[in-house]
Amino acid sequence: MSQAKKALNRKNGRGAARASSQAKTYYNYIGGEWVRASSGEFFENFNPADTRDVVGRFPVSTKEDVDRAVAAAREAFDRWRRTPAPRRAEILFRLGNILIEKKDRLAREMTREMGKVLKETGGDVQEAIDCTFYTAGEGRRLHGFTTPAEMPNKFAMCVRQPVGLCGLITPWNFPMAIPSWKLIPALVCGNTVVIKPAEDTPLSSINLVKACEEAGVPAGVVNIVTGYGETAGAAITANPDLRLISFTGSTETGRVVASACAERNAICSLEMGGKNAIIILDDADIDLAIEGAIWGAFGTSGQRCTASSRLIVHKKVYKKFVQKLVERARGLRVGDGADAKTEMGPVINADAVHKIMGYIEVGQREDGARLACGGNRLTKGEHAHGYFIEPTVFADCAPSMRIAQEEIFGPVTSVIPANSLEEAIEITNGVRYGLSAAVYTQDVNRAFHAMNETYTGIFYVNSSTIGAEVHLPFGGTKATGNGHREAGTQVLDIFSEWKSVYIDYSGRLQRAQIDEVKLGE
Ligand code: UN1
Repeated sequence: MSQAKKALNRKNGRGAARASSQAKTYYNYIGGEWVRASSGEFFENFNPADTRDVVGRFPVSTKEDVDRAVAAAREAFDRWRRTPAPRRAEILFRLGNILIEKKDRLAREMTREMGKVLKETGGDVQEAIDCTFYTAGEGRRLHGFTTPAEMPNKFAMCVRQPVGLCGLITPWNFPMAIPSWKLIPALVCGNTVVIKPAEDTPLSSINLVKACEEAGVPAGVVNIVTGYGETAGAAITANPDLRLISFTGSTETGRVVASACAERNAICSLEMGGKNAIIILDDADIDLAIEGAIWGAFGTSGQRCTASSRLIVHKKVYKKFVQKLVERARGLRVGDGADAKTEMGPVINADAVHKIMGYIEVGQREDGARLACGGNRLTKGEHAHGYFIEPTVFADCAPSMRIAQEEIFGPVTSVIPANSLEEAIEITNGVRYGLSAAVYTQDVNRAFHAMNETYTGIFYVNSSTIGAEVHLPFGGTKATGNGHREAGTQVLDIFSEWKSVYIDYSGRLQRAQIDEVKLGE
C-alpha cells in the first residue's frame, strides 16, 4: 500500500475518501525554505470528528528529505551555538509572544486536526507558551557550577555545552505542547533540530515552526519534515549526524528508537506509555474524586499518557463511587470538539477505534469485567462521519486483567476495589508503567505515605493524574521512560552535555591523585 493511501486509511476508516484538491498544501521547512518532499508525494490529514473535512496535504518525506534537513541543521549549528544564550533566548521570548497572539487560531486548527475540545487545545497551546517563557529564561541562567580543586592554585568548574544536532520525534495527542518541551530547551542550549511530527498532527507542529520563523530563529536552526515513522522517523533515528533523539510515543515504538540509537551510540530520551491510577480512600471527598476521575479518564478522550485509566477505590466507598461515576460518565456530551458544548471529542483515527473497541471486547469477554457504562462506537447523526466512542467504565476489575494492565489510550477506565491503602498502593505499582498516580484522602499522613510508596514520576494529592505544569520535571519510571525528565530545569540535562574544566595557574605540573599536597601550600 502506498504511504498516502495508508494515511487515508488511518484517519478515514470507512473508505469515504474524497478528492481534496481544495485542501491547503503544506511543506517541509528545511534550511529556512518551505519545500516539497523529494518524493513529490503528499498525504492528506483528516478531521477525526468529520473525515469529510480534509485539514491539509502534507509532504511524504523520505530519507533524502531527512538527510537534507540534517545537513541544514549541521550548516546552522556553529553560528547558533556561538550566539550567546541570552540572545538566543530573546528570539524565544518573541516566539512566546507570537504564540499568545495566535493562540485562538492555533487551538482551532488543533481541534480540527486531532479532535480534542477547544478548551483543551487552548490548554495545549498555553502549555507551549508557558514552556517557551519558562525555558527561555534559562538563556540567562544555564547554570553550571564551580567546586574546589584538590591541588593548590588550581580552579575547577563545570559548564553546559550543546549536544549538537537533535532529532525530535513527537506525538499527536499534545501536538504543540510536547514539541515545545523538546524544541525550546534544545534551542536555548544552542542545539539545532530536525522535527518529525506524528502523521496525524503535522499542522500544529508546522504552526509552531512557522512561529519560530516569524520570531527570527535563523535558517537551518529548526527544520521540520512530515511523514511516516517507518520511513522519515526511521531515517531520523538512523542518521549518524543526529547526536540525540528525543522521542515521545508508545513504549513499543520507543524500544525501536532506543535500539536504533544504541546501534550508533546516540543519546536517546524516551517518554512513553502509562497506566496511571487514582486511589480513592474511604475518607475521600467523593464528589471531588469523581470530578478528578472524569477529567483524568475522559479528558482528551483518554488519549494522554497521564490518563486516569485505573481507579482504585476503597471497598467502603466503592458502591457509591461507581454509581456516581457512571452517572457522570453517561452524561458527558460527546461530539465535535469545535462545538463549545462538547465535553469529549473523537479519538484520533481508525486504528485507534479498532484498538480501543478491541480492548472493550477483551474487557467483557476475556477479562470478564462488568461493563458499567459505554462500550459502543457512536455512528449516528452528528457522529456519523467521525471516530467517536462512548465514555466507558469497567467496574469490578481485578488488578491482573488486561484492561487493568495495558495502555488503552482511549476513553476507557477500569475501577478496581481495594481493602486498604496498602493494597491500593500495591495495585498502583503492579503494572509495567510508572508515569503518574494520585490519591484522594483528607488524611495528610496517608497522603504522604501514598506519595512515598508509589513508584511513579508524578504524584498528585486530591487531584487527578493529569495536569502537569511546565516548571516541574515530567516523566516516569519503568516502561514509561529511560531515566530522563523533560520540562523543569531537569530537561537541560537532556539537551546539554557537561564539560568539566580545570584551570591550573600554579605554573608547574601538578599531578592529581599522585603529588602530595602539603598543608597550607
Ligand atoms: C501526555 O499525557 O502525553 O499533565 C502529556 C498533562 C499534560 C501533559 C500530558 N500537561 O496531562
